[in-house]
Amino acid sequence: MDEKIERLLSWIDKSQKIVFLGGAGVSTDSGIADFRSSTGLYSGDFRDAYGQARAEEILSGGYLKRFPERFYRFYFENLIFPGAKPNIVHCTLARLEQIGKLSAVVTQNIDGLHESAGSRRVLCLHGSSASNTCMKCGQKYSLADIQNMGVPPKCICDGIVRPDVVLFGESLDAEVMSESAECISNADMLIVGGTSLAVFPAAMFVQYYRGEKFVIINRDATPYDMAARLVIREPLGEVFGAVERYIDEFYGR
Ligand code: CNA
Repeated sequence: MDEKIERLLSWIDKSQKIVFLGGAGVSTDSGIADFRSSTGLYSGDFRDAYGQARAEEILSGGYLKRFPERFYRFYFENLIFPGAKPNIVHCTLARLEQIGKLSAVVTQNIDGLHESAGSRRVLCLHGSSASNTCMKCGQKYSLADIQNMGVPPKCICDGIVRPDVVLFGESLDAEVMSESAECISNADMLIVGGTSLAVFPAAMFVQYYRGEKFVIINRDATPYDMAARLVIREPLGEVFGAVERYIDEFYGR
C-alpha cells in the first residue's frame, strides 16, 4: 500500500489537470449507501413494500409515472440524506482544485456533496437531487421545498414534481456528457474512485483518457482494473488522508 500511495502522490505532484471520476463509494463515509457493495441498496429486499420491484425498477422514469407515491417513498428513504456532510474525499478533491492541480470532478452521485465541500467544477452525469421540476408546468423547486410538500410532491398547478436526476431508462444530458468527455481527454491524470464502473456511460468515459497516469481507487475490483496503471483496493478515506497530508506539507493547511 505504501509504495502505491507514494506513486499516487508523485503523479499528483507532477500533474496540473487531474480529473476525478467518481461514484457512490465517495459518499459512503458520509453515511450514504452505495448500490453494488455487499451493504449497498441493491442487496436490500424491498419486495414486500414495492410489489416485487427491484431498486433499478423503482428508480426508473416509468415507475415514477405509474407509482409516484411509491417512487417517492423509496427515493426519500434511500437516496436522500439531509444530514450528510462532505467527507475527507470530497474536501481533499476541493483542495486539489484550489491549489491548481485538479480541473474537474465528474460524478455519478446526485447528493451534492462535492459542491458542499467547495469544488467548483463538478459535472454531475446523473443530475442532482438539489433541483426538481414540475412535470406539468416546469416550475423549479429545491430539495427542501419538495420535502415539505408531502408524497408525492405536487406543484401549485397540481402537476407532480420530479427530481432533476437521470432515472433508469432515461438519457443523460448531452452537454454534461460532452464537457465530461472533453475534460477527461485533456486530463494529465485520471483518478477513478468509488465506482464499480458498471453503469453505462460513466464506464465509457474512462476510454477518453489518453495519458499515462490512470489510477483506480476502489474497494472492489472493476472491469477496468487491467487498463489502469495503478490500482489501489483500499478505503478511499485512507488514501485521501495521505493526499491531504501531501497538500498540508507542500501547500500549507
Ligand atoms: P456502485 O455501483 O454502488 O459502486 C460503488 C463502488 O464503490 C463499489 O465498487 C464499492 O466497492 C466502492 N466503495 C464503496 N465505498 C468505498 C470506500 N469507502 N472506499 C473505496 N471504495 C468504496 O456505484 P456507482 O457510482 O458506480 O454506480 C452508479 C450509480 C449509483 C449512479 O446512478 C448513482 O447515481 C448511484 N448512487 C449515487 C449515490 C449518491 O449520490 N451518493 C448513492 C447511491 C447510488
